[in-house]
Amino acid sequence: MFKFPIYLSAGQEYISASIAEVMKELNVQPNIFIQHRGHSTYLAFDAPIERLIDELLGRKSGCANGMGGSASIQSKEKNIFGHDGLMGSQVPIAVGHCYQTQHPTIVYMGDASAEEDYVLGALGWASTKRLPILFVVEDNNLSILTEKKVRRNWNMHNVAEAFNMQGLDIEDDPAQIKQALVSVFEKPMLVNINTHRKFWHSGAGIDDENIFDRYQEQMDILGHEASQIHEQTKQMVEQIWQKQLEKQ
Ligand SMILES: Cc1ncc(C[n+]2csc(CCOP(=O)(O)OP(=O)(O)O)c2C)c(N)n1
Ligand SMILES: [Mg+2]
Repeated sequence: MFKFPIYLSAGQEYISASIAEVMKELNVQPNIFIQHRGHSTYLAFDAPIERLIDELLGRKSGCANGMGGSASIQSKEKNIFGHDGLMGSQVPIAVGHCYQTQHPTIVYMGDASAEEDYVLGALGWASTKRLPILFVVEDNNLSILTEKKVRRNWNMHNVAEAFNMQGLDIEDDPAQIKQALVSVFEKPMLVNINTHRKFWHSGAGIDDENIFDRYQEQMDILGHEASQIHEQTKQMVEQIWQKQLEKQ
C-alpha cells in the first residue's frame, strides 16, 4: 500500500503530546520545525489526520501534495514546516526563521541529527540573539541502529549549556516535560528528552519482541479510563482510514 518508507513515532508520542498541551495552556501557536519522524508532532498539534493519510497514500490531497511522503509532512494550517531529508537541516532553518519573525518557535531533532555541525552553529546564534526558541531533542538513543554510546562521549544538554543556554536532560514523562517548560520562550532553551522508539527506524518491524512494552506499562499505570480512550481512538482512526481508502 505504501510506496515509500514510513517513519513511525510510536513509543515517542508523549513528547509532542505533552508539549502541545503546554502550548494550549500558554495559548501560544508556535512555528514548528520537524524532521523525518514527525507524525506524532503533526497529530499532537491537531493538523488534519485525513491529509496525513492521503500523504501516506501518495495523493495530491495529502498534506505535502503527495510528494513529501512520511518524512516530509507539513501543515500550513498549524505552522508545521516539513523536513527536506538532510538530517538536522531544520535546526539552522528554524533559527533563521525565528530570528526574522521573533515568533515562538519549536524545533525538533533526533539525538543523531543533533550531532551535525550546522546544528551547533545554529544553537550558538540562537543563544547570542536570545531567540524565543525551544530545541527539542527526541533522544531515542539511536541513529538507525547505532547507539549513542558508539557515536559520542558527550551530552546534548551540556552542549546547550556550553553555548550559555538552558539545557535539560529529562525523561519523556508528561509531568517532567511540563515542568521543564515553565519559562519556555523567555529565552532559548534545549530539552533533551529520553524516549523509546517502538519500531524499526523505518516501517513497523520490531527487532526484539521482549523489549519493554511502553503501551502495556502505561495502560497498567493509567487504568480503565486510558483503555477506553485507547479503544475509542483506535476505532476513530480505523474509521478515518476506511473513509479515506473508500475515496480512492
Ligand atoms: C546529513 C545526513 N546524513 C545521513 C542521513 C541518513 N539518515 C537518515 S535518518 C538517520 C538517523 C537519524 O537519527 P536521529 O536524528 O536520532 O532520528 P531518529 O530516526 O532516531 O528519530 C540517518 C543517519 C541523512 N538523511 N542526512
Ligand atoms: Mg535517534
